Amino acid sequence: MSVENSRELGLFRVLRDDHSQDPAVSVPDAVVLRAYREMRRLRILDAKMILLQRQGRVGFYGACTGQEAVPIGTALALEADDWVYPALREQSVMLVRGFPLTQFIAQVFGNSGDVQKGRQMPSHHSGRSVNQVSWSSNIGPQIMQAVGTAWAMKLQKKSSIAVGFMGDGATSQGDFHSAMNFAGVFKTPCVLICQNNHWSISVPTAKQTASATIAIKGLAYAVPSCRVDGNDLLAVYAAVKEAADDARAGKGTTFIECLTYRIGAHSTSDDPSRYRTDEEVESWKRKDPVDRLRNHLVHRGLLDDAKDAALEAELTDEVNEAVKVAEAFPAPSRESLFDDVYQELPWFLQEQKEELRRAPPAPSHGG
Ligand SMILES: Cc1ncc(C[n+]2csc(CCOP(=O)(O)OP(=O)(O)O)c2C)c(N)n1
Repeated sequence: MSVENSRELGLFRVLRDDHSQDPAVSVPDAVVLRAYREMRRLRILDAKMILLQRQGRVGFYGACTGQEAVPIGTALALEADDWVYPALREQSVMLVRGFPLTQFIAQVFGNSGDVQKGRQMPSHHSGRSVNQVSWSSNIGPQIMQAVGTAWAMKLQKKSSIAVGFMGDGATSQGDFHSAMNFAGVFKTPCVLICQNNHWSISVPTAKQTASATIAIKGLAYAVPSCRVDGNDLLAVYAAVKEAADDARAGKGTTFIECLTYRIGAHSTSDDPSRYRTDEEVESWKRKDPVDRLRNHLVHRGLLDDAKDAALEAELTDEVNEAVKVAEAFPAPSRESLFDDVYQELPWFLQEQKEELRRAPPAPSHGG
């Protein structure tokens, strides 16, 4: 194999430009159809949440538009007992793994419908029911947490694995290198996935690293690594499935660089027109992962325009209805701030909780 075709420097693709696929890779119809449904729903959800933020109904949102194939393809390749440590753009993994959409949206509102009781920043979801752990907003720590959890799985002789996500910017953090070193030495059952979306807010990848690719960094740590077309759902699914199988078979961690692009802003607090060109964005829109999968499904005889329009209408209704339900939850009770920290509340906190219960209601906004 030539260096250019090596797993770390080449680009693993399954979908072809004529919408057919590499026959060497087989992904069942049910998986591609489910993936398409999830990607479409995520795109509708992200657009809706950005609108809500612009209307002042939620405070912040981090969309994954243009990068949907990575979280959705990964989620479909995992088992129910596996653990997931997302960064900002992979919250949707938990939706695919059965977390209710209304509770997911309630997290962004931060109200009593949110399993985190409104204590985390919006777009920092977690769900005990689906083994997904909130990222901390700091860039990097979740990579070590994923490797640590995988190590625990190994020590406990469990068959479950851990998955840790990061952006390209996170690979410049010390946590990435500590995690990779640990993963290489202890052969932890883990899959580490970097979404190289070419920008860390306004810093381009070229200023992030002088390495030829991000995947090649894995070689130094003896962590098998590969570079995948992150806008190709079939490639992401196949690569993650193989890496997860390897982890379960005792072969340790795989590091996967997924090449993709953030079509929208870094978050609702960002204006990308200040640092990148329209031409660049347009060139990536032509490689849109949802469009590519749609074209493939049509090519495969699994989708036509009428079915696609019906799906769009169904998913739009589902998202709008879930927003309506999620927004209607009241704020978390003030007393709930004493929950979840101690198994038994110490006496002085009991007293404070009682005092708070007797106190007059907090003034409303502007009151
Ligand atoms: C330790 C740390 N430094 C800086 C920041 C501010 N910050 C928030 S997101 C971000 C860029 C992250 O880029 P990347 O890892 O490529 O992920 P992306 O947002 O592109 O998905 C930065 C620098 C932070 N949250 N934590």
